[in-house]
Parts: sequence; C-alpha cells; structure tokens
Amino acid sequence: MKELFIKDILNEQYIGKKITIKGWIYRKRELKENIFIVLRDSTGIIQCVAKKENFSEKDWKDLLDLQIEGSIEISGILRKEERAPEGYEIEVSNFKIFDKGSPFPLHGREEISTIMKYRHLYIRTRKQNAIMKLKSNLLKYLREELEKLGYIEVNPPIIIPVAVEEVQTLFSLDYFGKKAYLTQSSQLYLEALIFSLEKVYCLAPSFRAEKSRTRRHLHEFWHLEIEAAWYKLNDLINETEKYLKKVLERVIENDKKLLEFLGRDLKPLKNAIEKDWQRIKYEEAIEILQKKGLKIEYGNDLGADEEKVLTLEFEVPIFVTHYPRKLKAFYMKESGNGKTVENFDLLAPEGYGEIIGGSEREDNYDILLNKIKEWNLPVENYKWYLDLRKYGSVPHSGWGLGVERLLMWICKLDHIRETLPFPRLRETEILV
Ligand code: NSS
Repeated sequence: MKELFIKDILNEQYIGKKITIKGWIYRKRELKENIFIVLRDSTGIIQCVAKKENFSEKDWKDLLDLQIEGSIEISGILRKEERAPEGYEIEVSNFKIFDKGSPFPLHGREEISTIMKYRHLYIRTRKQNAIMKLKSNLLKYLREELEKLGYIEVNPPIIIPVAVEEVQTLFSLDYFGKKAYLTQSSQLYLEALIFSLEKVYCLAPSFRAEKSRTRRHLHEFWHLEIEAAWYKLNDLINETEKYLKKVLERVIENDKKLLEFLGRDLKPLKNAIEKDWQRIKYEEAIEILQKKGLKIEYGNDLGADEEKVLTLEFEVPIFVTHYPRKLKAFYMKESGNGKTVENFDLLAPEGYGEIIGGSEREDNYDILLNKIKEWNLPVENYKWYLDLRKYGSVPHSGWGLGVERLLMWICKLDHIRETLPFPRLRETEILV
C-alpha cells in the first residue's frame, strides 16, 4: 500500500524531510547530468530531480530507460523550487522501479478514434482524473441532498418486461426464452414504491438504443430518478429548483479547484445558484423560437437546436412546462382539456439543454388504461402498473435526471463521452 499521496506533501511541513512517494512517470527530460521526472499519482504531480553523481551506472541506465507511465517509488528530500510545476521538488536519493513501461501510445493531441481505442489508458489523463473526481462528488451531493429532503433510496430492476419511454429505443435481450429489455427508466417501479415509502429515489444505469448520434446522447447513462406521493407539478418544480441550487452550491464550495483546472468559468454556475430560474410554457417557448426566426410550429418537439436557442435567451436554467400530450409519454397527467400534460423539461444554460424530464403522473385508472391503448402498448404487460391506480391511488410526481448531462454542463464539456470512463456510443465499437 501507500502512505503518502502527492497532495499531502505539497506543503511546508515536509520541506527538508525525506519522503517516499509512489506513482507514474508523467513527464521526463534529461538535461546534462540531471534527469527531471514529473511524477503523478491520483492526487497531483510533483517534480523530482535525479543527479547522475548520486547513482551507480546501472541505476542511471534504469532511470534513462524509464518510459512515460512507467511505475516507480521515489525517495528523497523535499524542497521548495519555484521553477517546478507545483512549486516543490524532490531530490531523488533512491528509487524502486515497479515496471519501466513501454512507449505510451497517447501524447495528448490524438484524434478521437485513437482516444476511444486507448480509452483504458486515456482515463489516466489529468482532465479525466478531474472529471471523475467531480462526478464522484456530484453523485454524493445529489444523493445527500435528496436524503435531506426525506427521499429513501431503492433499487429497482434493470431487466424489465415493458417500455417506459419510446419503444424504438429499447435494447432487448433473451430472458430464458422470453423477450425482456434493459431498463430505460425505473419510473414505473418507483411509482409502485411510493405507496409504501412515499418519497423514493434511485440511481441506476438506463439504456437507450437512440438512433441519433449527438454530443449529448449515450446508450448507457446514469439516471437519478425520484418519485413523490402527494406532489403536484408545481410542488415538484419548486422543490427541484431548491434542490439543484443546493447541489450546485456544494460543487462551487468544494470543487472550485477542479472546475478551475478544467478552465470552467464559474459565473454561469453562480448565476444559477443566485437567481430565480426561468419558467415558461411550451407554447411560449414556441413563440420565442418563432420570433428568433426558427421554423417551428405548435406540436413540434424541441430538439437540441431549439433547446440551445432557448437557453441562450436566459442566464439561468429553464423549466419548459405543459408540452402537447402527443409529444410526451403515456403516463403523464393531462391538463388544458387534454391538450397538454403536466410536465416539465429542465434545460441547462449555455446551450446545453435538457438535463431533467419530469411530470405529474396520470393517477386515474380509466384515463391511464385508454392512454396505454392509444399508445399501442400491450395492456396485459401494464396490468400491475394499472393496479397502482386501483388500490389507493394518489396524486404523485417525479423526474429523471441524466447525471452525465448535468456533469457535462457543470464542467462545460464539448461532448458527453468525457463524462464516463468507458462511454457507450454508437460510432465506436465496444473495444474496452
Ligand atoms: O426520457 S426522459 O426525459 N424521462 C424519463 O426517462 C422519465 N421516465 C424519468 C422519470 O420521470 N422518472 O429521460 C430523463 C433524463 C433526460 O432529461 C436526460 O437528462 C437523460 O435522462 N437522458 C439521457 N442522457 C444521456 N444519454 C441519453 N441517451 C439519454 N436519454 C435520456
């Protein structure tokens, strides 16, 4: 194991002391009688200098042979060195090589096809390291803030018999001779669970065989979903705004350094914490888009392009509510004399667009049954779901948040593939 990490030694306390640190070669250059090594570990980087006069010929050759990403334990005295990347340097007195490594295939300017091929190595980059740390923290805040609101974590199944969202995006599999699917959403199960626990959430992978190849679609993503008994649409929207503001506040408080490392301008995140979020009806969204010159009519869905235009109109996240019923899933509660549904999509600013889809659910047995038929879904498979409207039905609402979508905006990333170590995307075979 290892006792000291690089972040621990970058302080006055260790200056002049002999320390031992394990890690990988991040950079290496030879200068006359010195070898400069920048060592990296999970927590940071530190410069190390080895002077030829202190080593035997064999040891010196071993150091010269070390490749980028070779693994090593280095011991030496720590001192301040302004010219070093973090302001500190270790003067190497001994070392132990674990693996001298092989010529590393990634240098930092590769085409995306090469990066995807070497994904298992690419995740060692400092950018990926920062994103993965941020994601780990973000997941913690998302969970903890839900717990504070009284939500209970539950674990619905991943192998399921029916569609929740569009039938066309189901991944099917053979379940002992019967057709089953990978879940698109745990919503229907969460709905069943509110009758016992009232407020529930789950964090699980969801799967979508989307046809579209965009910078924001994955085939496998982490889905945070909540469901709450007695909540009407407005209760849900009000709570969601407060909840996500709290989550963003914690990101800014605790992860500022990681965001700065990624070059993220904090202003848009601060705006989202401090200002009221925008709430507009789908109908108004269409009017705004038409005024902007887009060819769109009432009844058309809002795609990535339309969402982008809308988000650039406002500095804060936008709740777009009350979509036409036909554009949305069968389970949403109708309003406006059956013209619209009680739903919202939450759009992240700066062109990012949808990060949450949520709604009040249809709680009336007959209306729901008719909608399942109208949507051409096999009624017998939804019998258990319909049962929930027979034994003490209550108003209830919930949403699903795409964790990678949220992280993508928080870090202002160009492509969603950066938010997962091993993204599942259509354009790349599953190599890793
Ligand atoms: O299809 S959603 O809009 N809504 C549902 O699945 C509901 N059944 C959730 C619920 O109410 N419990 O997906 C929810 C969110 C959406 O806003 C995105 O942020 C994310 O899930 N999502 C995706 N992220 C990445 N890649 C893909 N393909 C994807 N599809 C949805």
